[in-house]
Amino acid sequence: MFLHNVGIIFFVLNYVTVHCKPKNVLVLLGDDVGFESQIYDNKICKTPNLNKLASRSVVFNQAYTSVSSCSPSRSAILTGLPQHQNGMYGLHHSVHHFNSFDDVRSLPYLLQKAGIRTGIIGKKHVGPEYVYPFEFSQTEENHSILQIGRNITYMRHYLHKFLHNNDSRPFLMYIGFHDPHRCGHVHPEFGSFCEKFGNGEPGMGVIPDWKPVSYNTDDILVPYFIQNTEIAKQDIAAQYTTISRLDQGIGLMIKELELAGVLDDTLIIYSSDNGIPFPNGRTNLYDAGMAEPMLISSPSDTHRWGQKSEAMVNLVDIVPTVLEWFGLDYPTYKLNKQIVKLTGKSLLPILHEEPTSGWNSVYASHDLHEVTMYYPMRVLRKRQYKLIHNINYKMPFPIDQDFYLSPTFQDLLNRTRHKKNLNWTKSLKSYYYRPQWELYNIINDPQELKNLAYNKQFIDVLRSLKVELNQWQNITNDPWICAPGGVLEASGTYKYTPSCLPLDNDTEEQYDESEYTISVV
Ligand SMILES: [Ca+2]
Repeated sequence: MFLHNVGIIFFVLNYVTVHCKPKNVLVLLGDDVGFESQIYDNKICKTPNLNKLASRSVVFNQAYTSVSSCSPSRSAILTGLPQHQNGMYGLHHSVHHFNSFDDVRSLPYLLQKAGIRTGIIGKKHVGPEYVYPFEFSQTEENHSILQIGRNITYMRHYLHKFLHNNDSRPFLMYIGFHDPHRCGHVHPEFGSFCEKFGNGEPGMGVIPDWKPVSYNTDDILVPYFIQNTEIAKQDIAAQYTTISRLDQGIGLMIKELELAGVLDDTLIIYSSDNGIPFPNGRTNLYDAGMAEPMLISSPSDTHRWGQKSEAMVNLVDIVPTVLEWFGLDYPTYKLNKQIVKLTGKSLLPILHEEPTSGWNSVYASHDLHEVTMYYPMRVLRKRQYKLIHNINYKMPFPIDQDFYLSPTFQDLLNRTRHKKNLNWTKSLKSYYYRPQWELYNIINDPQELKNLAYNKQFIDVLRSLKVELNQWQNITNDPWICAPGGVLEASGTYKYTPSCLPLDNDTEEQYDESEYTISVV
């Protein structure tokens, strides 16, 4: 009897020790970072700290953003909802002034309600504050964005402060690096990627924890979607130098976790908000803008460390992943009169074992970047085919202020004006003017150059993808669901029979009612 009781007591103590450890989450988000790393077979751009994180992570080879624009993507990461559903249609700062809907239940809101400590250091770029409440908040709202987003020593100081305040609650810490975002149009004195900021040269200041890495333009390998010119190579070399600050920053932050004794209790998620700021990248939903790096390190599944996953995952999967990590359910509530359903799924099962089925499609949705840049697109990306719907295809694709002044875009403009060879797979005209539908066979045509949408051989493929895209637009309550061929009527006479009504506005193809269906959810 006595021995039996000892056994029970031992079991209870052991259970408490193993299962009541705080289980934390650290999100490390790069700003406009892509695949410039040996992890993704770039042999030039050195990222030793990311490599080290990869050795204790699952490396996702098929991760995609929900939208290739800063604030909309960050809102999708933090709400699990695409931008057209959470309301953050474009950039949050300055005149753009986009915000998520007041009733959105974001990750920091849900975690705070569940007694989990929440912190943010670096770039936030979403609002309003009451939708995205972080208990510990060191962002561009109370610091210079250059300091809190690019000065890795300054950022480390705040992480240290967060980790050493005698609070034993589990936590979510979200670190938004501003690197390697461009800065040429705001701070040209620091170089096109702020690659000189804090490098110790006269007038540039010093970031004690950063050892800048320089690159020779002769060594740069130009990605297929950028023109192969000397100016583009110089631009990429500057981006690589800034990536060395991001990489070393990531190493510093992980070291802080280790020193605080919580590394082995913490799920670490690394990714980027959108594609790199080059043609076809950021603000585009070609793969150059939509595909993202992603590493997830789970201390519970060390047997998967260093392995790769081919599951097609999306940044909207982060909310269900973190909720499951903390053992929380997503609440039942309505937004714009419709019950909100997460379309993302928890990635924790993938961290345990590579899935043998499912995970074969991702969606994306873009409306604006800057307030003037209205260019709505909806995308379904599968393993073989990709469908892009350019809703306002008759207007030119817009260019943002930051990218416009970049050496790479100026090079494209100057070469076009002077009728020089672009050394690019496109012309500016074809880049600006896109058809309503783009359909690519990604396996045969990974550069997305041969549009099959108007090839009769692919009519069934096109139809089937359109139906799937329409279903997702229904589930996510997409206000653009009838555009551009119709108008959505969902109140008054149409309250119980919401419908797309045809405009007869002469779009490129006949209005087909079966492709514009509204299902009452
Ligand atoms: Ca960004």
